[in-house]
Order: sequence, then C-alpha cells, then structure tokens
Amino acid sequence: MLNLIQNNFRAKLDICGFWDFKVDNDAIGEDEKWYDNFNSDFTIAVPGSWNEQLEAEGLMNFMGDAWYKKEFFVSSEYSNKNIFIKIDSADYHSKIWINGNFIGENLGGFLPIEFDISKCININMVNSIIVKVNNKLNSDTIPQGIESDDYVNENRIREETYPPARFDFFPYGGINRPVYIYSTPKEFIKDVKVSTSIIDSNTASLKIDTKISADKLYSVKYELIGEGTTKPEVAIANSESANCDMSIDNCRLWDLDDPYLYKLKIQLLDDLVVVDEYILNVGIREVKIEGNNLLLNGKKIFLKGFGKHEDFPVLGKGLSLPLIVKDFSLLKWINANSFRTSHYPYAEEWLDYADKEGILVIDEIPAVSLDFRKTTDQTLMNHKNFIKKLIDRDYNHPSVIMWAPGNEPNIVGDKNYYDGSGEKYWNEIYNYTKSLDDSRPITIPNCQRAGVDDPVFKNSDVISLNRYYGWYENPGNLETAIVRMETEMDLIAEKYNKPIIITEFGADTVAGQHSVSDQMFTEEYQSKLLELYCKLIESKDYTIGEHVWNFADFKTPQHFRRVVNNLKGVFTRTRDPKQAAFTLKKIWANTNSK
Ligand code: GCB
Repeated sequence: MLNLIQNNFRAKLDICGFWDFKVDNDAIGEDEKWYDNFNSDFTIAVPGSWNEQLEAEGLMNFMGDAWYKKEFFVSSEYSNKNIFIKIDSADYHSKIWINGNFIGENLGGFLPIEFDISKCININMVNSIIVKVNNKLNSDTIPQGIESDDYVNENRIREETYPPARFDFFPYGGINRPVYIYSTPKEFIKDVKVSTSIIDSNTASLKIDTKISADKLYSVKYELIGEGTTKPEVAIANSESANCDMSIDNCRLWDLDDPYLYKLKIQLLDDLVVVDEYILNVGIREVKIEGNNLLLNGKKIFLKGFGKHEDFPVLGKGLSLPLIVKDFSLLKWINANSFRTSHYPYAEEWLDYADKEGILVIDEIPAVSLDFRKTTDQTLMNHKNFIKKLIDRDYNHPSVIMWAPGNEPNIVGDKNYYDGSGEKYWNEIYNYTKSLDDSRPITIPNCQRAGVDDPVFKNSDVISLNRYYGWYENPGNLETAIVRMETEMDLIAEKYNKPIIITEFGADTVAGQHSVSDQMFTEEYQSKLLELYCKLIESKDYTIGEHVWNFADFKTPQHFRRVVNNLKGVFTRTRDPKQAAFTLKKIWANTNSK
C-alpha cells in the first residue's frame, strides 16, 4: 500500500478536524438509517479516541457503536480521476457511507482502510461522509475480546477488568488516525515493493515490483535519485505489473548513524507521456541472522530500547505528530536504538520518522494474548489477513527489521495449546509471514507463564522472552529474581540454539516514591532491577537485545492490580523521566553494542 503523496498527478484532501458524533447505545443506527443523516449529540476531534475527549459525557469505558459525520468539498481538481477514501485507522471495526451510499466495511483496527469512491463523489460540491465505528472484540477478532460472562464461565472473576479486555492496554475506540480523500489518474501506479540487497562493500541491488492499473501496455521508468552511480531503467508493464532490477555502484547504505534515504522516482509512461508519478523513500540495508548474531549491513548489532504504546492523555490512541517527535527525541537522549510496536501496528508516521532517524523497529500484529481455547478458523483467517495488510503497508520501511506476528499466546495455559494445536497454528502463521517476506526475521514474544516448551520458540528466527522475575514472580527479591532469570535464559538458549532478545522486563514505579532498601514501586527499585537485568543480558553471547517494558506509563482497563495506568514506564505518561531513565542512559552510552 502506498503512502499518500501530492504532485501533478495525485491530489490529497485531509478531512480531519471536528466531526459530528453520536453514540448508538442500542445499536439501532443502521435500522434507523443514520447513514443518511443523524442529529449529532456531540462534536469530536478526528484523529482521537472518544474515551477521554468525551469522558464527562460518559464515554470513558464505552464499548459499542458510535457514528461520525463530516462534510467536505471536492474541487474540480478531482474530475476525471480515480477518487479514494483512506482512513488510517478506525478502532476496531467500521462501516462507511458517502452521500448515503454504502462504500464498505472493515474488520480490525490499527491499519488503513481504503475504498474506491469515484462513483459516489460529487465534483465541485459539498459531499458527506458517515462512518460507524465499533470497538467491541470477540473470539474471532484480532485481538480477541472477552466478555464479563467469559470471566464467570472460566472461573476467573478476580481477573475481570472494566472495560473487559484480554490485554493490558486500554481498548480506546474511535477514528484514531487521519482520514483522507485522494485521487490518482485513471491509469495509475497502485503499489511498489522494493527489496534491497548488498552485493559487496560498494555495490547494492534493488528489486522493484510495481503493481499498476492500466487498460493497455504501458512502460514504467525507474530513476534512483541519490549518491552513487546508477542508470534509469525502463520496464514494459502488462496491465497489472512491471518488474525491474537496478544496481548501484558506490552506494550509501542506510545505517543507524547515517540513515540515508534515496528517492526512487517511478513514472508510468504512455509512449513518452508521463501519466502518473510516484516518489518513494528507499533505504538500502540488509538484515541477517547469522549464528546467534543480528547483523545490520554485515555488522553485529545489539538492540537497546523499549516496548512502547500509542497512548497519551486526552488523545488516547489518537495520532499526534508532536508526540512522535518528543518520543524519538527521548529515545535518542536515552541512547536507545530500537523499539517494538507492542502490541499492534502503529501509525505509519512512526515508521517514517524511524526511517529518517535511524531507529530500528520490531513491527507487531495485534494478536496479543490469543486464547487457544477460543481460537477458530475465522481467528486464523483474520490473523493472516492482518499480517498481509501489515506487510503490504510496511514492507518498504528500512527501519522495520523484524516482524512479530503475535505476542504472548495462551497465557491461560491449557492443553488446547500444547497438544499440537498451538504448534500447528504458529507454524502456519510463521510460514505465511515468510511467504510474504523472507528477508526479515520473525519473532513471537513468549510469556513467562507459557513456559520453555512454548511452540512459538520453534516458529521464531529470534527468540523473544517477556520476563518479570522481581515483579510478578519473586516480588521484591532481586537476588533470587536474577538467579532464576539466568537459569531460564541459559536453558532456553541451550534448548533452541537461537539468538535471544529480552523483549520485556520491568517494574511498576510511582514517580516520586523512594526508599533506601529494595521496595517495589520505588524509583530506586525499578532502576536497580533494570540495571541488574541489563548486566545479565549483556553478559550472554547468545543475546541480541534488551527492550525494557515500557517506554512510558500507559492507561489500562480498570483492575485492582493497576493504579489507573501500567506504571512500568521509564518515563511518566506525560514523558517526565523517572530515575531509571538516567540509569539506562548511562548503561546504553555505548549505543549499538553490548
Ligand atoms: C506482559 C504483556 C504486556 C503487559 C506486561 C505487564 O507480559 O506483554 O502487555 O503490559 O506484561 O506489565 O504486565
């Protein structure tokens, strides 16, 4: 999927701003034809989650249907073009109507939704869009949902959260990322996929697969703009695709200390006339696992950083560009070189920034805490669909170095997982992900409770461990915690003989709470726990990284275990440093190696 650009061939209209909003508590909107029009109850900002914006109106814990409406003017610039709508994400399910016409439906949040709306747009006139968004999840969806009844039936009443959720982050609802109307020419470049490889220290090659939509034979011209020597190539396209290989001498690689981006200019030509043009940022780099090492451009690299969340007061999961700038500047300040998009794909703007700043990303699917007593064929299908959509969107980002098609499956632990079904499931997910991209390693973070026989280990190129010795286990006892951590790491390393990254370790910490002895929730305890873990992890030659849980405090569903937020952040929810931030900054001073 191509990011939107504007040029002489393509226009883009941002329709973010204030939208009319109505809550549909009884799910009667469709029967009452609210898609034609409705009287709004409130005005709401897009992008942004409804929960905190309209907290005073009772929406903090709302799970259900809500309706959005907006009018927008489409100018004559759009005549004789294909016209599309793109919603970068509506969480979790959405249905769209334009001028009363049903356009389409999308199941699953966190990734863009796109439909051709050429036939129902009125040019030179005001048009209206109505979107119904629903944030309820169930056993078939990714992520899976849970209902209060399920807790009762499963005898887990004390674990029930409000709103009910199967995961430890707040189920924010709404149109959380921008909405655009955009145009392309009638014959156009639909998609471009660029694979890069390094031939020797000087030379690299690009393999470019282009999808087009055309009614006759066109040609496609490729020009790489940037350092080194390369010549433009022209490929003859059929009505659907064109392929091209390019080589570059004296090329400048994309690397952490020099995240150099080329511009690839792609033109669709009718004879010699350019009918469409797209420009894509390309970073030339190679990621490899060799033995127990992670190599970036042939050099060993050790990942230092965090599991993060898209989460901020008032915004909820709404996109905020200033927050992206702030978070990257803090990542740089603390000497981190990477993060994981736990537990879902982040807005593509995060990856654009990572490409520019030279920060590495483990890109994750929202298959978080899958419950294998509840997974159905539909769950697997939705899961695969997510992987396909993620790779379609993110394949071209040099910052993305690993796919995580899940996190912590089966934390409830039962035989429907270890009887071979878990292995079959993850095998299928692993092979499917590889079939879409065999250039990036795959990892599925394992939950402490799922144990050392978790089938995700077999189905990962890199083993990822989420471990909470010193917190959920051996609380307050750091000495025992570290001994148990080392024993388990060594056991897993020996059993699977694969590189290991510790993708989660941490301690909830109340900023301003202090103590001279090891006391949970104090800044000193978090700082000491992280320091001991880093020392241990860095002492092992089979480890390739350490990601602290979490970059910042984040909001969770209500439960007696959490004081409003998960407090394992090294920064507070509003990004003030806790003591541990200064500790990590020192430990990570030698940024890219152990
Ligand atoms: C985990 C989960 C993460 C939680 C974290 C915690 O293992 O992957 O989503 O937030 O533990 O703090 O309990």
